[in-house]
Formats: sequence, C-alpha cells, structure tokens
Amino acid sequence: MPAIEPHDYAAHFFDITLCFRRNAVPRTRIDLPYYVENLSILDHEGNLDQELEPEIADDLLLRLYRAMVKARRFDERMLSLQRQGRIGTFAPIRGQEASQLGAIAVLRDDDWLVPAFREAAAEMWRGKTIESILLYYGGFDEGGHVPEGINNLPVAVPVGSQTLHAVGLGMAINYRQGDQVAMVFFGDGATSEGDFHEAMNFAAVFNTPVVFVCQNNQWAISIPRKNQTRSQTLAQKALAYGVPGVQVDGNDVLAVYAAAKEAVDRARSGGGPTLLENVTYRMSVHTTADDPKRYRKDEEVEEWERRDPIVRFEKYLKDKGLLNDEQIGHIEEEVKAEIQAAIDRAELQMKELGDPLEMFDHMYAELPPYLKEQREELRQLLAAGQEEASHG
Ligand SMILES: Cc1ncc(C[n+]2csc(CCOP(=O)(O)OP(=O)(O)O)c2C)c(N)n1
Ligand SMILES: [Mg+2]
Repeated sequence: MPAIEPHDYAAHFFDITLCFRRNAVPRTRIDLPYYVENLSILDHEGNLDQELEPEIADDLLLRLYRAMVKARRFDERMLSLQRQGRIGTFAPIRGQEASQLGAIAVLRDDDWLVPAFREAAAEMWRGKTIESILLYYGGFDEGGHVPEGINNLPVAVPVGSQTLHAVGLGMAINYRQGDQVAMVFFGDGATSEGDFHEAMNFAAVFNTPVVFVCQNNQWAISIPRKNQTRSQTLAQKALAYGVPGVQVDGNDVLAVYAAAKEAVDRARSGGGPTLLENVTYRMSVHTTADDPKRYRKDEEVEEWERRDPIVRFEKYLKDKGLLNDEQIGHIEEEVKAEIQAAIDRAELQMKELGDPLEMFDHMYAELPPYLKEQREELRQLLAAGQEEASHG
C-alpha cells in the first residue's frame, strides 16, 4: 500500500467518512400514507350536497334546530344579564351552535361530555339546567354541581386540561370493558398546550374511546389562528399520534353530525380516538370581560355572520318541508318563555342561597391567618350593610 503523504490525510479521511455514511446511514424517505379529510354537506347558503346527506330522523333534526335557537337566545340574555350586573363573566357560544350541538347529539346518555368553558349549549343538551348555568356564572358553587346520573364533567377553565380528563375516562371505560365514549371539547388555542399533546398520545397508545372535538373558532382571546400554529390544519396534529384527523365545516350542523357519528361509532367499536377540527367562528366577545374591536376587524365578523349556522340549517329544514315561518315563530316564543322562567327561578335561588362568607369554607381545612382577616373584614362589611338596609 503506497504511503499517504501528510498533505493527503484530510482528503483520505474525508473519502472514508463519506463512504461510511453512504453505506451505514442512508438518507431515504419514509412515505406516510396520511391525509386530512375536509367535510362539508351544506354550502354557505344552506344548499345541500344530496350525496352526503346524513340519515337523521326528522324529530332529531327539529330538536337540534330548537336547541340551536335556544342556545342563541340564551347567549343574548346572558350578555344582557352580565351588562346589568346580574351575573359575572360569561363565555358566549354565538356562532358555535352547530359545532357543539351537531357533535353532542350523537352521544348516548351514558357517554361522557367533557366541556371546556364555552360549551353551555352542549351542556344544556345533556341535561344541565339553565338555572344551574346561571348560578355558576352568578358565582354560586351550587351551579357547578353536576346532578347524579348525568355524565357531564364540570366546566374546565385551565385551557386544555380537560383533554387529559377525557383520556382518563376513556381508560376507565376500557378497564371496565364498557362501550361508552368520552367526547371532549377544546379550542384552537388549546392545541398549543402540552396537555393536549399528552392527551392525544395517551389516547392513541391506550386505544381509548375518546372523540376530541377542537372548536377552531379562529381566535384564542386576541391571538388569531395564524399566530397559533404554522400547521396548515389543526386536524393534522392527530396524524403524528397515529389517530385519524378530520376537518369539518363547523357551521354546518349536518357535517359536524356526520363526522362525529363516524368518530363515535369507531370509538365505541374499539377503533380508538379521533380528532375533529370544527372550523367555526367566535362571533361574539371572548368573554364578557373582552372587547374584540381592539384586535379584529368588523368586516371579518360580518363575513362569518354570512355563514351563520342557524340560517343555513333553517334553509335546509325549510327546503325539506320540515319547518315554516309559523313554526319558527312558535319555537322562538317557547324558547324565550323557557329561558325567562329559568332566570326567574335562578334569581330567586340566588337570593336565598349563598352567604358570601361560605367562599372561605372550601379551600383549606385550617384557614391561613391572612384569609381569616379577610373573612372578618367581609363579615363586618356585610353586617354594616344589613344594618344600613334595616334602617332604610
Ligand atoms: C392554562 C391557561 N392559560 C391561559 C388561560 C387564560 N385563557 C382563558 S381562555 C384562553 C384562550 C383559549 O382559546 P381557545 O383554546 O381557542 O378557546 P376559545 O376561548 O376560543 O373557545 C386563555 C389564554 C387559561 N384559562 N388557562
Ligand atoms: Mg379559539
């Protein structure tokens, strides 16, 4: 073997390294057989794609319509009650009625609803009363109570945390060899939380019967969807976990129902989790403590108002001969009366309930000194107020 001149060393070793890398660490492509489906059945004006029309019984279609109208009117009343100081902060549903109700309507009563904080429409569908929602937003513990026999988890405010709770429920269902499904709701913002990714991974690895419903309403308070992620869709995040991901027109109640039905059926028959991305829009404020005019344009809101889920569904039902203007008027009257009666009952309860001092009772076994002081200060203030009131 000829001697290597010192000045050739570098070239020689470079050749060997390249050779080694070419053979032992090839640069090949792993083709992933993945894609994200996008589903819409009613177009923006409410015209139907007949081939895709799901089979939904007429009475369920009308129940869905009524629930969407009730959610809309309830929302409007909640905003005005908050502005009058009769309840505290509230997170409106407006625009997301189809996204919530189309999905939840697929569940059986013994399945589980795991809400975030904007799912009052889904909660009402599942038996939560309007009074208890009013109590919750009025600041009364009693409103957070889920009645025995109703499989709803309470409202979850820490963004994304509830996705893990749903997977826990799914694991428990598997452990008990049940056939229920847990459906969890969360927003576009929640997909940036670690909790969401841990939940997706666990859900897949343990093959849990969980349907993840991401309501992509385009905003996480003032953060727009485009600043939330560089991903083209939110549905595709499922693919990394080996889970099907479907993007759905979230303002089309038929599409949401059809996609949720497929996901729930798969979960119930042992096929594991699914991620649905319901593309929708938060037409109202983030909460009653927010002013969206500071970060988004009216034109954007107007554009989405033209895709109003209730208007589109109404057209479909009229075209189908299931609904006319007279019936709509009747439903509006009924819903208004139902909401008013619930407000009256809740406000009566609020007067009877809730010694404000109770808020100090549930946090600690032994109150720390600074809270004892605050409790005493509040007690004196309340006593002085009562004294004043009794003297007219
Ligand atoms: C862990 C956590 N971080 C921050 C907040 C404050 N916060 C409340 S709602 C919200 C935005 C949530 O956006 P998204 O998930 O899209 O749900 P949306 O409100 O649009 O329904 C934030 C940041 C919180 N509640 N929890
Ligand atoms: Mg959002």
